[in-house]
Amino acid sequence: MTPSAPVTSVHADGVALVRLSNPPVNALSGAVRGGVVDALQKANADPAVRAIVLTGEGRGFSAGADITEFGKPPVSPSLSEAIASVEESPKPVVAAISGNALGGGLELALGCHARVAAPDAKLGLPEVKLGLLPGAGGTQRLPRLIGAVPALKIMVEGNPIGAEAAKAAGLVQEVAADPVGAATALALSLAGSTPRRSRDAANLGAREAFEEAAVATLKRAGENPSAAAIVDAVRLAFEKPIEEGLAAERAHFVRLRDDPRSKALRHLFFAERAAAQIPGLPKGTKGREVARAAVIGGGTMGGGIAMNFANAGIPVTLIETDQDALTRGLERVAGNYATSVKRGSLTEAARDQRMSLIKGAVGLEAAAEADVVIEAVFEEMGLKKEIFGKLDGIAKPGAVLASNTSYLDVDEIASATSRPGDVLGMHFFSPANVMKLLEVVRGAKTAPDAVATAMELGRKLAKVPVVSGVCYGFIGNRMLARRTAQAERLLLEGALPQEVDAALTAYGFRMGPFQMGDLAGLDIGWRIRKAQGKRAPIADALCEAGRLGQKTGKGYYDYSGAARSGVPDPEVRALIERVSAEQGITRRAIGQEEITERLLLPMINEGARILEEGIAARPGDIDVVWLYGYNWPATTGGPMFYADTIGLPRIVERLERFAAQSGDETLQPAPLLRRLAAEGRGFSSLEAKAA
Ligand code: 3H9
Repeated sequence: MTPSAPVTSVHADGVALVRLSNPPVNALSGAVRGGVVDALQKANADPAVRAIVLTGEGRGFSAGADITEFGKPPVSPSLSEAIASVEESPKPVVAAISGNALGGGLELALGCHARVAAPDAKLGLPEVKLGLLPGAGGTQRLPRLIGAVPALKIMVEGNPIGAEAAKAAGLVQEVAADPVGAATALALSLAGSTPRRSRDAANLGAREAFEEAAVATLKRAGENPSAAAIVDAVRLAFEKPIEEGLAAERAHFVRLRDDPRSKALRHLFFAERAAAQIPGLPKGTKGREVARAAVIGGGTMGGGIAMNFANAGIPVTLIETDQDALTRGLERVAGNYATSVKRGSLTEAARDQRMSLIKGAVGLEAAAEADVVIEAVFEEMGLKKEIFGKLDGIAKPGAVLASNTSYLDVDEIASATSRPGDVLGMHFFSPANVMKLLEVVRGAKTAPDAVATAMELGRKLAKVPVVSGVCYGFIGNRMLARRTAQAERLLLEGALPQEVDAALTAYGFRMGPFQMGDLAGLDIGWRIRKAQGKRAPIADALCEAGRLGQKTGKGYYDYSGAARSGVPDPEVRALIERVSAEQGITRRAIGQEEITERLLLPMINEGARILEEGIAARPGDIDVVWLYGYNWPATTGGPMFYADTIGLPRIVERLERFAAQSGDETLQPAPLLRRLAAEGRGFSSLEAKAA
């Protein structure tokens, strides 16, 4: 028997307890499925067995199908076959669910004749989040059990429900602190009777109500192919016998599983988890305890960071240099919470509780008690070094000292202290209380347990932390700079802001670079360029004309009209044409495909350099950065995954052409990109090496 096969024990009362045992999450791999079929056969053949309880060992019932098996040659028995063996068991099978019963895990429980859940149980069909639909009977059995409308909601939203909600919906018969005990009693009470199967269409509910919900669902789902497939499969529950519904569900599942969008989403699922592994950390390294935090700087960023701590229940002190700035900072935080209360996403009590965790203070001395201090002041090296120098004398020993710098050299900041091992970057993304990415910047001297602290803390703050090495702009902003440079070049050569933005929104981004620039404020980049002695002729000319973006009512677009979104402005067109002429450039029409490639391929190229230099440990880390920090469309999997889907030789050829056209040597393909392309490999071939 393979180690991951379920373990069966037969008890004196005649109940066979079958425990799924495939750590960490009891994914339903081939061995587990085979083991379930085997266990059911044996239990049914054993005259001492009267009824069967199916449960999960360890962290929960089961997180569903083993996603790593998708796309590999099928292993028999299929999950549907394993579930059929449960459903067709002549002796009653009751599921005892604690922890997660997700996807195929819940589908397995639906094949059982009854279900009992622990109070902590989470039951759901999250396949939609992987670009799939439940493919082992969920679309047929769940509607038949709890009604088509509630089943549709569970499948299309993909969020699990708790035990009590599951009981109210009729998904489980009982909620019990000892689910195995309660399931055993229930199983024995069913022994001898014909087991009830979730095949009956009587509970589906009214067809009209379903059709109404289907229309609303499809409207909300837009182009999400999973939602349409789920609606179609549930509709069949009304129209056809379950066998036909199951066959149609299977066909949808296979089609979606092989769709590049689902492959991209599955890649991101694993990339996000891999990013949690910190490369090169001594085994067993644990983070330091963080009971209290301090944030230096009460601006938009600092306030947002403080909110993250309060939201996670960690007391935090927001520190400013004077009372006025502090009051403004605290008011901004209170304003953000007030908006959430108004929207209904936060109760007043929760708001009060969170606000009570945020203390304001004037002067760095207030950082003395904190286990982690995050500096979020103006992006200027001199100021940061001054603060870290002072913090060195104030912070308690062992406190982690973090800078929220977006670009600057963390090693230089650390050099201002006598404890560089405690110093690192914790780069939050704006708005810090919303965006999920956290770049943890590991300096040359950062201690392993300091990195581990920042990573663990990031997860506590509900962020997705990714480790980056030290370089200008780290992973995300360093790549973004390539896109920004190309966007400006495209305007000089002949494109207009709305054409450039349209190319990226057509690709799937929510906003293009100029819309994003207008939203963030064009003066930020202007100031950085000035500090570096660099120029971007069009962006600079806009700033010089006082067009700083949405906050001044004008930027690349005009925001002065009634519409909240900006509209193209003839003045901007004239300005761009004038600057092109001044640069001696003959403008030409640039098609959408070229625009998209000019924006995305140089980023991929920079990603290759970032990998080569070891700034990012894995291509997937870069993809996670772009997904959670810059809203890269998940269905293309992030820049490096996308690169593999286009093919690296084509990217090399295009970059060479762009470099030749423009004379811009930074567009030459990175050595790693060239090498992989020549060897017929993709970036994904580097993942295994990094793991
Ligand atoms: C499905 O069921 C299709 C069927 O309808 C039809 C089939 C025919 N497979 O997230 P964690 C790994 S589709 C393989 O860090 P947590 C994960 O990669 C599936 N591996 O833990 C990680 O590995 P590592 C529908 C899986 O406590 C480790 O387990 N189900 C799977 O933060 C720990 O995971 C889902 O979409 C899997 N299904 O969260 C649920 N699940 O340690 C997907 C996890 O090497 N899973 N792993 O990095 C989850 O949402 C979370 O893992 C869960 C636990 C909430 C369960």
